[in-house]
Parts: sequence; structure tokens; C-alpha cells
Amino acid sequence: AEDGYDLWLRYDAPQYRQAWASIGSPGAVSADEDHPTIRAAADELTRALGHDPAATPASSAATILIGTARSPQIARLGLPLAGLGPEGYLVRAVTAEGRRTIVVAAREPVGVLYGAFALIRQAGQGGSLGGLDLSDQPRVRLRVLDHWDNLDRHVERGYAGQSIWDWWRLPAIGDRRYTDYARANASIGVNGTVLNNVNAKADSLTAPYLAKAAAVADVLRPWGIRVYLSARFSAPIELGGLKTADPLDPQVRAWWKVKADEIYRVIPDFGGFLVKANSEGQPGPRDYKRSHADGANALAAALAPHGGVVMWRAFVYADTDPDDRAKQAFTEFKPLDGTFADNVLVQVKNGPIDFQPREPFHPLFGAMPKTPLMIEFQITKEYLGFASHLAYLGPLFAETLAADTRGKGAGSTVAKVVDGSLDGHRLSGIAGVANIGSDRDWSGSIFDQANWYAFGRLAWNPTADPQALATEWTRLTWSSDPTVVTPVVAMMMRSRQAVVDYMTPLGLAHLMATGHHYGPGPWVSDLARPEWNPSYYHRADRNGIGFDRTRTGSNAVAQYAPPLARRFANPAATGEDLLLWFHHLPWDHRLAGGDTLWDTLVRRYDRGVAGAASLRSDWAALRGRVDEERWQRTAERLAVQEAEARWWRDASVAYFQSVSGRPLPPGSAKPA
Ligand code: GCW
Repeated sequence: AEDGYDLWLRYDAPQYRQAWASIGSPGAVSADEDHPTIRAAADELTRALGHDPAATPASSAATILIGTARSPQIARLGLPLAGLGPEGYLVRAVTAEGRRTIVVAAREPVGVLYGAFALIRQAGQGGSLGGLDLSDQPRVRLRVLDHWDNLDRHVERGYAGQSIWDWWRLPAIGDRRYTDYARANASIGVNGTVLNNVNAKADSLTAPYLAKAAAVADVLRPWGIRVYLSARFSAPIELGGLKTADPLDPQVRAWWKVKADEIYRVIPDFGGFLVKANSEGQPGPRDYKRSHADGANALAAALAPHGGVVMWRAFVYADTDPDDRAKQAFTEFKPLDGTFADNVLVQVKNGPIDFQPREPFHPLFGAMPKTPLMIEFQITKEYLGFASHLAYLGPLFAETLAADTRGKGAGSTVAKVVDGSLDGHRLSGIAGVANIGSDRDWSGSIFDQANWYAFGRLAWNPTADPQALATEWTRLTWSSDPTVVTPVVAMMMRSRQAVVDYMTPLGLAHLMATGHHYGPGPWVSDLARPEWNPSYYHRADRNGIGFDRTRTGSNAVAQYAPPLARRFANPAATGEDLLLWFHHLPWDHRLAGGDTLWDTLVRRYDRGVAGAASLRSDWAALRGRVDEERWQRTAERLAVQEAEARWWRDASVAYFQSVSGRPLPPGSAKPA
């Protein structure tokens, strides 16, 4: 049955057989190196060829040859492997000893694995494999999933069941899912995973939990994936019995060193720590009047002898009363540029607030040239309708990565900051908060699988085109029939803007209901802290709406490079997508199209509802062209989305109308 478990690795789809036939239907895969990763690659190709890896041993009579330069059969071919990076690959159709052969070659085993998946992906696109010539390598070094998974298997902001990590049964009892998780991630180039929530319990660093993490690491290792852990900053107190976690205290530093040594004894290739410090109540160096750099560097010193890194989050959200929450990370981190140890990356959310349907890029990108900055995206859709609304996030990710920070003049894109090329960093990284859980379909819906997929592919190449990725994913996941691919890709490509339109149009943000963030709540204004309230973000009153971040307001625009600061200070130059993020404007303000702000706002909500309705009707037209089971499950969700788009629109328009006191523009329906 098509329950979605196979994700985008559905090797019984018809196009695979045709693709393999185009190269003479290879019977097996030939590998002559003894390495777990080469074995994983051979098994995966065998599976993709339609055979059972257990029953089909690697054979020399095959027409797919895989290996590194250390393999005699690869070395004989004299391929140009030297120019490939350590994770790069080459896949070529060649004639070897008179036979049509596909060769998958790389410098290192992990490159062979990525090459094998590139070949499979190509086969899954449909068409012939004759004349194949692929070569690629990742542009970013650390391509990491962050699991916000608690040790009791609850997933913070998770909408796909429980955590896949079954801590109770680990380490003695495994789960087939761990291997399938590794296969899926390797297929898109993900090479790291943080197993536990950034709101971390110190317990995750105790010996019993390290043994569990080590068991997971053993399963993931052949697939090129390293395990990382979120570390609680106060662990030296909770686990070590110390009186302080002051990062400059010699006993504290010694504790972290001993802990790191212990971790590397059980996980020799441990990736390192992810840390959320002094944010939303988490402990951190500021508790001891030390800087974030002091904190990060203490942990980094413990990991450095083992080659581990610290991913230190810049998402600081303190309980002081900020004049503008969007400014806090920049204010705290920018002055620390140049003071972080070599094995520290600062991990910055894509936007300055918190994973909203649309935000401008975070002003730290381009502003900390001496520090490797990771970008953190949220794959799980905390603020975009959970797993019940379709919102393909490829365009959101790509929009941020393509943004020009102007940090070093024109062309200083976020992608170049993140891949390290703008400032010449050796370390680089991209993180995504996972949308993975124990649901059969892993992500809570089939379309949510595309967000995991697009994340991995963009982490590999941050300039990849989200539409091309949607097309690739659709062929692998739904069907390679163009009468399916074309409409499905069109749906995906407009889905995120539809969500923006019915939730937070024109640069509005954070209007979701309190706590869970599902459904509308723009009227909420009585919560204890000002920035918990949607009213803090929209600032609507009788005269107008929007957050003034220009000089007359919080002046957050000044955190951007001067050409952007000038642009964002001017409503006419800001653009409608971010208008109310940067400006508080009168309801009668005329937009470029000639309409007033009020009329445009209402029309955006209407457009969002129309968008959700069209997703549903376009999907209805596809019935019978994809399997009924997955069609049905998707149709159910799109019906929810359409109904809830109306809920969002009606509630928001009714509320804003109660504030503005304006009539609805002609043609706009009265809220139900
Ligand atoms: O988006 C917010 C979430 C919190 C999360 C926090 C963070 C893990 O509402 O659930 O905590 O961000 O990123 O640390």
C-alpha cells in the first residue's frame, strides 16, 4: 500500500524500470572495496534496481561499477577524481571491456554513496540513462537536521507523531526506521543530526543516554551521518555537582573536557554540541556576566582535540522588555565578531523574529564576516499551519538564501555568507528543524516530505532552484507523468504565498493564536509580556497598521547594510511583501497599484482564501492519476486548509475592521 513510508525512494515506480532498461537492465552492482559506506551504496543501488540486497551479492558481472580510486576496477578507468572534493562524485556512462557500464566514482566512500543516490534520482526522473555524465559536490560542509525531540519522545513543535528516537528501548533494541531515516537523509545529502531538543535536559549527557546516542550513531555512520547533541549550559551543575557553570571557571572547563572525552570514547566521530543559551529561560553565560563567546569557547575548547564543533544559537530572546524583539540577536552578537574559537559556528535563524511565513533575512548575515554563520530554517511548520496546510517551503528557503546582504558590496548573498565563500571560512553549515516523527509518512503529510527534501537539496547547493527541486521531488514521490508533474509543481510553487496571504499579508507577522501558534489571534493583547502579543507586532489602531522599524520607530533598519537600510526606510522602496514589517502606515496610504492600504490588506486575505480553494480544486482534478490512498489523505488536508484559510481571513478581517472602522472594499465578502 502507498502509505508514504518510502518517501521519495519509491523504487517500484515505473520510470525506474525504463531507466534501467536504457542501460541494459543491470543485474547487480559491482564493488570491490570492503567499506560499510560502499556496502550501503551497493545495497541501495541493488534495491533501486529492483533486487533484494540480501539475495543479490555484489557481482563482477554487473554493469554498475562503484568505488573510490582505491578500488582496482575504478582505478583502471583513469577517471578525473582528483578535482572532486571529499564528498563529491562522478557518475558516467562508459564502455568498459566492451560493455555498457555506469560508473559511480569518488575520492571517498561517502562520495560514492552520494553518487549512487544521484544516479537513482536521475533514474527516478524518467527517460534514458545513456550518455549520463554527472558530477557534483556539496557547497556547504555541515548539513544538519535539528530534532526538537525530548527524551520522553514528545517533539516540541512536531506534527508527525512522537520522536522516532525510542530512548526507552535504546540502546539494546533497534528500529528499522533508523536505517530508513539514514537512507532518506543520505539521499539528499544531509550529513549530521542533532538528536535532542535545544531546550535540552542535562540527562542527555549522562552515560546511559550517551550509550543510546552511540547506538543511533552506529546505524547512521555508514550513511555518512554524524550525531550531535544539544547541550544544556548548566550541565556542570546538574550533572557535575559544581556550584557554577561559569564558562571561565577552571573546574567548569575541566568538567566539559572530561565530558567531551567520555562522549568521544563511545561516539568516536561525534559531531559536537548545539546550544541554546540565555533564551526563553535557558541557562547561559550571561547568568555569570560572561558573553556568548565566552560560553561557546569553553565548550569548543573541550571538543577541539577531538575535531568537534559548537553550533551556538543566536536566537536570544531574553525576558527584558525589548523595544523591538527583532533587534536583540544583532545587538548581542555583532560586537562579538572575531572573538569565537575556530570550531564555533553561530547559528542564526533565517529571519530576525521566529520562522514566520515571511520575514526579511536576519541582519546578522553579512554583518559578522569573521565568524562562520550557519543558517537555521524551520522545516516543521510551527507558524504555517502545521502538517495540515500545504506550504512548500522551497521558495521561503530560497528567498532568504538569495537575499543580498550587501555586506561586501552587491552580490553578498546570504547563500555566500552561509557557504563560507564570501568571507573565506573553512567551516560552513545549514540547519533545519526537522519535521520528522513516528507517523507512517514521517512528516505528517505527503507534501510535508517535500520540505525535508528541499531542505537537504538546498543545504547541498544553496543556489538550487526551488521549482526544479519541486519538479524533481514530484516525479520521485507522486508520478513522472507530466500531466501530474505540471499541476502538482504549480500547486507547490504558489502554496507558501497563499499561506502568507491568509495569515500574515503585506509583511505582518506573529498573528497566530497563543502558545500553540495554530489559527488566528491578532486581537490578543493581554499577555504578560508585550512581545507575546500579536498586537505588539501589528500595532493596528484607528489610524493605521504596521511596525515602524525606521528611525521614527525602533530603527531596526539600521542593522542592515546602508543601501538596504535606506531601502527599508522608504515605504515606496520596501516592497509590499515586507511593507508592514518595516512601516506603520495610515489605512488610507496609497500603494503602488493605486489602492489604499486597507483595501489591499482585505484583498490579500481574499486572495489567500482563493489560493487555498484552488489548491483543493486542482488536487481534485488529479484523482485517479495518483494512487487513491495518498490522493485521499492529501485531499482531506486540503479541505482543512481551505476551511481554515476562511477562518483566518474572516477572523482577521473582522478584527482589523473593528479597529480601522472602514468599509470592506467592493467585491469582498463580509466575514462569516
Ligand atoms: O519558535 C520558537 C518556538 C519554541 C522554540 C524556540 C527556539 C525550541 O516556539 O518552541 O524552542 O523558537 O527556536 O528555541
